[in-house]
Amino acid sequence: MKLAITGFSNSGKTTVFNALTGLDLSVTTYPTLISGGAEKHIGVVKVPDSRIDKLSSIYQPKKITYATVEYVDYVGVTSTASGGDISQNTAVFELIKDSDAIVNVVRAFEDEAVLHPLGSTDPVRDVRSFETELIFGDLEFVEKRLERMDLASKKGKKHDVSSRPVLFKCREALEKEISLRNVSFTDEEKRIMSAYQFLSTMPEIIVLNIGEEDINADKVKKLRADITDLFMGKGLDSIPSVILLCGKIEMEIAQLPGDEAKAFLDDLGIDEPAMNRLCRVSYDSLGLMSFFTVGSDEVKAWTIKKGTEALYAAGKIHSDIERGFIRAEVVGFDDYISSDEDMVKARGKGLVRLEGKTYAVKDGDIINFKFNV
Ligand SMILES: Nc1nc2c(ncn2[C@@H]2O[C@H](COP(=O)(O)OP(=O)(O)OP(=O)(O)O)[C@@H](O)[C@H]2O)c(=O)[nH]1
Ligand SMILES: [Mg+2]
Repeated sequence: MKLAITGFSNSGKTTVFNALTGLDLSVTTYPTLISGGAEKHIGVVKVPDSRIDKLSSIYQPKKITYATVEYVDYVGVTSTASGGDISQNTAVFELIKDSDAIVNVVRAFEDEAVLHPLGSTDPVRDVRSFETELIFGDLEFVEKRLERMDLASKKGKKHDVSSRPVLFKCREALEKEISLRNVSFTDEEKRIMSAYQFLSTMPEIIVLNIGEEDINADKVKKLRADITDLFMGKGLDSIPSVILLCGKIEMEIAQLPGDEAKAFLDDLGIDEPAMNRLCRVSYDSLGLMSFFTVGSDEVKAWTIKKGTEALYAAGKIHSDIERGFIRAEVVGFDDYISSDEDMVKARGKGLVRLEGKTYAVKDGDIINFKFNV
């Protein structure tokens, strides 16, 4: 599962990427340009999960495996309305289409030394402008598709026209600068559209990159409300989550040893690194959840889509377990903990259930698959 870190140039994308990964890519006060040969950077990040920490402290396993999410850092989107480089946007859009969700880093910090591609710090405007760029990207795509269909029919070639009405509907909205997340589509239309990976329907997390002086300030709380308002009441399937953080500080924290990081956070009045939250929200916005397997060899979080059935979950571990599936022995994490962290007690209380192939696995289930091959 891959998330594209995007946003306008100089919004703090690489800073946030460094904070997430603990890496130290260079950050610059001038925009990184694709024409300058910028490369993509990929980082695999553990999803912090206190349940895994707890289970590991109980089982003392040889190996501990957290769920992971992959982030990609690249150049920023440019504002085509202010004469930006369209080929740069095309490259970013390709990355987005190849990802499962967008992390849109929006600049909310003031710093005269750092050039703002749109001239001034204005996060609400930037969220809107970013959405507009996505809309332009989708519009171009739709127009090309329709042109190709027209050309094919002029040449008398056989071609599939079933998506035409949906593409017209999309074009009509996009031309009015309405993003596709704000248009209601029938299930059949959605099915057709799913082949296209529209930019303006991608799951999105908005990261408001605030200045170090604004941590816990009222004005940024207001900002978050203003940004959420932009998406409210528009019949959306999902409203982007908005996360407030200070990229610069987060990057410093990520580079400190654990105990020093804790003291630093306490000093600033921050409960936990915002990166933990970002990571969890990323995971969630991808529609993912975890079930656990436990033992003295390994405590492990397994990543599955919400609603996945037990048989498929078994297959995640090994195809043999799926093939020879007999049943799943399941106990919820909380039930296990409240039974004094004791499987025998949990079983005695009837909290360990035997489930069949079609059981919909729940987040936090501890599962022991019984199988026979
Ligand atoms: N004061 C302040 N400066 C920040 C913060 N986050 C990033 N910066 C600075 O902003 C500049 C740009 O940061 P980058 O992380 O390189 O931004 P970017 O979005 O990756 O930029 P491009 O890749 O060039 O588009 C750097 O000088 C950072 O130090 C922040 O939270 N506060
Ligand atoms: Mg960068």
